[in-house]
Amino acid sequence: MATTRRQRISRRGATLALGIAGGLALAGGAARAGGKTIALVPGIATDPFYITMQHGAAAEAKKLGLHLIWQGGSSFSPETQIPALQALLAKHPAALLVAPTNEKALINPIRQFIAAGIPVISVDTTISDTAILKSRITSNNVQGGASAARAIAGFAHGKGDVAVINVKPGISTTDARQKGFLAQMKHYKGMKVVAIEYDDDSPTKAFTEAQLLLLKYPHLKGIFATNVFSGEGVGKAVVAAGKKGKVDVVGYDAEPGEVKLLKQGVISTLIVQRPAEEGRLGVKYAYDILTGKSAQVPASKRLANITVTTAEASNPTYAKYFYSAHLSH
Ligand code: T6T
Repeated sequence: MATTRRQRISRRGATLALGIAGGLALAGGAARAGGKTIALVPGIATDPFYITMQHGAAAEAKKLGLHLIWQGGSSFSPETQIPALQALLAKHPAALLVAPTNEKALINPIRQFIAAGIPVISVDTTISDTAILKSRITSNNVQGGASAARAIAGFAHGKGDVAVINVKPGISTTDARQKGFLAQMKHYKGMKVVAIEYDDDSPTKAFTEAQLLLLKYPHLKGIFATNVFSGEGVGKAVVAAGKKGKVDVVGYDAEPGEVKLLKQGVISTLIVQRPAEEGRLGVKYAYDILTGKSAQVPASKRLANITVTTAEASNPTYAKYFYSAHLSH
């Protein structure tokens, strides 16, 4: 069921991405004469985290008179992201905002933009060669992982086994979340991290892995799911195993499926990021660079997360940070 929903979002995302690109082509003359064109390449085009980032970026681009191209791959991987970047390079945008899907594999493709005189800003994820970037904008991922550990330890009263379901190694954000989680877990002498699994950003795989973990560790106290699709898969597996309320699920992000599970009390806590603000800042920094104000662009900007529990899920103070599954026009 998760896969079907994802495919639906995927088709919608692809159509809208084309729509935006098409609009740009129609307005091409005006774009060249007036505002510059900048590009945003997400980690994956179908993920509500990046779709929400597009909202902030599109609004800021409109405000500043810039044209925004949104172009991403259909999976969170260098295999789909690198061709998307290469296609974009041929269009020579004035600046590039990119969420690199791997810390190392994206260095060379990004270097090609820089060699072509195009400034690059990383949003969300980054590359290990940070010196070549004009700026990098992300959340405080280590702190987010530590908050997740605190939430699970609270539920478990500092005792018992827990597991992590992560995306894949080599992603700056989710690696940092895991690091923060493991470091904080060390403070609870009665707790043990018994497994770390990788779901390749697939809710179906996260579901299966969580099911196997629940069978292998019948006394498991909690699972930390490090991003959108991990949270969705783990939450559904806990329900399917009849373990709601017995196994604590702490998730990351706040796409509609996760928010539903949060409201149902399957996920007890979500560590929510601010992707729209990341997109807004990315466009603003690009504009500053393009208008000779590079000096005011920070080399690194880290945004705080918002921790939301089931009891707070319907409170507008928190709900305003939840993500959207539809691109804005
Ligand atoms: O958690 C976000 C993002 O921060 C991470 O880098 C990759 O996964 C997400 O897009 C959510 O699916």
